[in-house]
Amino acid sequence: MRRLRLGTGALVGALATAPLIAVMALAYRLANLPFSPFDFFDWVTRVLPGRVVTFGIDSMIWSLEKVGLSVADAAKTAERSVAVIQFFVVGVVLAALFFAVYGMGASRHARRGAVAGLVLGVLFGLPMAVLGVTIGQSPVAPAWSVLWLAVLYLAWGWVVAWGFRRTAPAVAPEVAGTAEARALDRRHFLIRLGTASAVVTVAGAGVAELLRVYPGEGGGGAARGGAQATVNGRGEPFPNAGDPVVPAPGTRPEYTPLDDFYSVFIRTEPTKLDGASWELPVTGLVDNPLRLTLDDFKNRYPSRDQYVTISCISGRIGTGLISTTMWTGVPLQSVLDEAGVQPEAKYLHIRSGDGYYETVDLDLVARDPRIMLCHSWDGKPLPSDHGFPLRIWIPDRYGMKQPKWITAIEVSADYVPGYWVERGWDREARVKETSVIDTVAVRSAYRQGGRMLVPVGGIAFSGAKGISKVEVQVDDGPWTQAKLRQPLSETTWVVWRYDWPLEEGHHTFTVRCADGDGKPQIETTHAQRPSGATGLDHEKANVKA
Ligand SMILES: Nc1nc2c(c(=O)[nH]1)N[C@H]1C(S)=C(S)[C@@H](COP(=O)(O)O)O[C@H]1N2
Ligand SMILES: [Mo]
Repeated sequence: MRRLRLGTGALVGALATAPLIAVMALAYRLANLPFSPFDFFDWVTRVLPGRVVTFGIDSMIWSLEKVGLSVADAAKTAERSVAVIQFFVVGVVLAALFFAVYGMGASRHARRGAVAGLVLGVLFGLPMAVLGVTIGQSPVAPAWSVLWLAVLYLAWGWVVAWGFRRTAPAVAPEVAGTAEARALDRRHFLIRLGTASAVVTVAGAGVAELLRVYPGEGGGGAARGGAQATVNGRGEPFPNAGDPVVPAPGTRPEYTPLDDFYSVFIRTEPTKLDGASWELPVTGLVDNPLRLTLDDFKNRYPSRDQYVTISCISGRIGTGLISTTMWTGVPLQSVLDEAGVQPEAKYLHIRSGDGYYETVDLDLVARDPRIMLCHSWDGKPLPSDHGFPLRIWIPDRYGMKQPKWITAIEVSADYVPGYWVERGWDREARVKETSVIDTVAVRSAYRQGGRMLVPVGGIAFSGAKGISKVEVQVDDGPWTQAKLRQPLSETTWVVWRYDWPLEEGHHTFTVRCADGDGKPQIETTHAQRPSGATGLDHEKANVKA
């Protein structure tokens, strides 16, 4: 009997929770109302120990790669699916427990079933509403969000209790008749509930899906093989415009279209801050605490443009989690000079709108005047996925050291590990030399001096250390030097090209580089954690004349 109740409870729970999710998703897309599965997931990933989260991310990336999906494109989608499934399971389990627990005393309370259902709705909905208005990012006034969630969760609880009354005939006085008739009635009820649930779920989720727009959420992979721009967003020609080394066909764009810029953030959705009301407090060990507006950053300080490549420490060899654009901002040192940093200060604690945080060494800021607080990309305000209104750029460090959506800077004497450092990643996170083959352009083979040549090409990057050499090896042959295109700046990747004398058959191409000081790329394979992946990129090609 108990097992039957649990099973029916789970079924009714599933039939009630699926439309709940769909309706919430629809309101989320239509009116920015809270979407509990994401809020709940963001909360869970924040309170779980770092090791568990890292394990979860690794397993997800592993499974994505097993099924052949591009990690850059699919990771957030997978994360969002996990969030929805997790929430669904909670709803199903709660309903099953309700059936089991309430079933025990139900003969006494059967008439109060509806009330019990509303209590169940509060049990589920109250924590979700709290998460929705605290860590959730809905711009809707909390009162409206809570009201909306109250309606949904109470309805959900009511449906579960109704399902209980209609499927537990032994204790349901309104259902009379023989056992057989009751079983038939129960089946009919479940079929009708199932149909209604399916209709609401499909309609809600379908419309929500139609409304879905993901601005700027292209993975790095999508950038491969696209057209090469000739001017930046301000219409200025690139500094290497006249370089005779033309990228091999199929090389990723040297200047990443913003829509294709890789995007990494800890929450299920990017954080949205309001630029008009945003202010940055600069506090702590300073003589003049500051509160700076976006206007201050655009007009009151010296402005710097810099072509920058940024990459993610959790990218594998050949990753798409790396992109390039023009960054504009204010030297961090100018802001600190105005604030008047006190002598005992050693670190900056940066906090972000999504709960992210990082610590920056003041010695590093003093040594590298290029470090900047950046408000524009490609001549336009930062896209919201990429940190609007303000993010920091620190040359030669992986992305994890560079908070987006900055909301506070505190000058301090104490070291505090940053968000990912606390979760086991490298404290310094200096960029490792890396080189990637984007293309073996067999179809663009051309004849020159009596032989066929195949353009082979890609990128090499070593943070701010520059690239002095790229070499390509075919099968077990000798390492041959590739041509290097002049980079957009000393802090971007370098596009390389090698025109390979065609030989028919199956071949493996391998690439390696050396940084600006001639230090060779580390060839030993090492996984991303804790300090960034090392090892060589290979590309196989089947070549026919
Ligand atoms: N506030 C905030 N800043 C952040 C992150 C984040 O999750 N939140 N992720 C970091 C990581 S791990 C990377 S790789 C870069 C990615 O920047 P992008 O999404 O603009 O490419 O942002 C960094 N800054
Ligand atoms: Mo990252």
